[in-house]
Amino acid sequence: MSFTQAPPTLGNQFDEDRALRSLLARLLPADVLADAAPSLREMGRLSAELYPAQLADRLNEPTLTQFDAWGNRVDRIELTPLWRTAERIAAEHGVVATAYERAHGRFSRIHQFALAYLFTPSTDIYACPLAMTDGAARVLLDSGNQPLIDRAVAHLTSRDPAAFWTSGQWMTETTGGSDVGRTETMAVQDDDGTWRLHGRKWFTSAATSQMALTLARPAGNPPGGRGLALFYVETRDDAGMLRGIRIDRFKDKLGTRKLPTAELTLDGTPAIPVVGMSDGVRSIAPMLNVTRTWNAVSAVALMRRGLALADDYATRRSAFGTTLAQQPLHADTLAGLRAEWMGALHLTFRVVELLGAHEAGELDDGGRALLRILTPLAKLTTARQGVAVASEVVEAFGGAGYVEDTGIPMLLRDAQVLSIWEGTTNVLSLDTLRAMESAGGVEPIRAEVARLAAQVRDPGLAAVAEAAVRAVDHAAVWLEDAMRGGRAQVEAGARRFALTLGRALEAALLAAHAQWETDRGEQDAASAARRLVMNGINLVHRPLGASADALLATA
Ligand code: MFK
Repeated sequence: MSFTQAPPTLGNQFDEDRALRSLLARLLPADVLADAAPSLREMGRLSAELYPAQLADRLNEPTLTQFDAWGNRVDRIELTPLWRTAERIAAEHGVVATAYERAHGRFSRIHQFALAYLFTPSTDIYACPLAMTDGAARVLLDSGNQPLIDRAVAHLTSRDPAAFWTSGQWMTETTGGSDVGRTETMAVQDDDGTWRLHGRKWFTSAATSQMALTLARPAGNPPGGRGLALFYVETRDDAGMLRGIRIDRFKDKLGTRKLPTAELTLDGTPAIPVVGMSDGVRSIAPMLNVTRTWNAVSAVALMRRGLALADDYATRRSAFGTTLAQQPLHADTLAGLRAEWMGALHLTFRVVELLGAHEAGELDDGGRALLRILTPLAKLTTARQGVAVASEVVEAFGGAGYVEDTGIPMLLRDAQVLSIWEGTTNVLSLDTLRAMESAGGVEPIRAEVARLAAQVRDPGLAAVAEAAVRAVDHAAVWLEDAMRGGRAQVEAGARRFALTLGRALEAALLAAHAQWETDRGEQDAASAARRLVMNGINLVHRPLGASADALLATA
């Protein structure tokens, strides 16, 4: 018999995730954790159970039938079997609803996003429609538009699969996905007062949603983002027919192949203004902030899945006389990846913690400023880490990682979208700068890192916290220096600046958490904290002027 490899396997993804359980033990009061744990353990079980089903579903893709046998336009979409299962599980287990039921006040967001984190890796990016659904519920509730709240929010937050709706978020047009102010879709009012949309939406994820929030320019409004208004659309009538919408084709994408991402023509689509008749970008911003948080959670979740598989495989695969896990260089490589994942986990759940407090009305001005800055920072930092880790995970399996029917390549393809949709790394780096302009500059981050550093006493961890403080100081000095050079200089360095802040925050959060663990006789996060600093947190390599060097020396 010739030798064959044992494939990697997964156990309960909650029980096996020491980092998640440790983080939740610090973030949640004991009674909340005790109440939430059974649902998390159940989702961890389902996540492991769905993994073989996900592999079996690998070659299925959604289909679009535009015409029936008699030539009638029907635009029918068939989803893949796993997606249909995922929709039911998401509703029944409250992967959106938990945040809105608020059974645990400000801690409900932590519970919900922990569920999402466990749900995501085995469900083929069904997180996408859930993210938009969550964002739509947030926008509608914030809008104060009571008829729309009454009409839709109960569906968006339902636990009953028969009543559950998902929402689309139709923003991207042929003019581009980033510069949304150039949106060409027009909104025209009928004599009977009905608004109708005319235009082309170029990249609409999850085209099966029952409703969508979208932007259009009411006739007569000025160009730019301020001239857009936010509209609510119900996609199908009572007979199940699309309402003035044609699905032109599906996108042929690198990854996220299970998502029915479509090009749509809006041809008189009835729509309802959500809030006012202008400033649509500002009105939809809460949705973006929610979906960007989902994006960060998804990045962490995909990293965790890749590492769970690679760690398991390393204990089975033997080469050069021992298992990969016993090979020092392989173990060191995985340790480096583990640090990236754990840093991302802590940064993401810091945003989640703040979001939950904000929604419960428990954040002061400083907390709101920090949340506004950390949301794009977490999205852009974790997405880049997600792509890098997924690439290394492929390599950790050697040739097997490059072979489609192991399921490993899908991780890399799916991770790649995370740095593109919901704002690319560059767009979000600029958004971070814009957020800082209105929310106190670098100060909220400096204060956060100082707060975390003050919690650290262990000398090894203090060195990590010190590195984080110095990286933020360096970034702040770079910003002052670059601002003297003008806007173009600031923008050119914005990505290195933002990634430095994101990574420094991750290191500081890990150090503070490691101190909390150390005080309880645990040691999981400490090595990850040190390793993240070794991986590099300061990306502002640009040499500084003499004045800046002097400033740094005294910092
Ligand atoms: C798996 C998890 C994720 C799944 C999601 C999958 C869904 C996939 C579908 C999509 O990809 S949908 C498309 C996603 N598109 C984007 O994320 C757009 C990226 N581009 C940007 O974010 C641009 O920066 C932006 C469109 C916002 C720029 O447009 P404008 O018209 O130049 O906006 P401007 O003037 O910067 O901001 C207008 C207002 O909104 C300002 O407020 P004021 O009117 O009071 O001055 C801004 O402060 C406010 N604003 C903008 N971004 C904000 C925000 N407020 C709060 N938070 C934000 N993030």
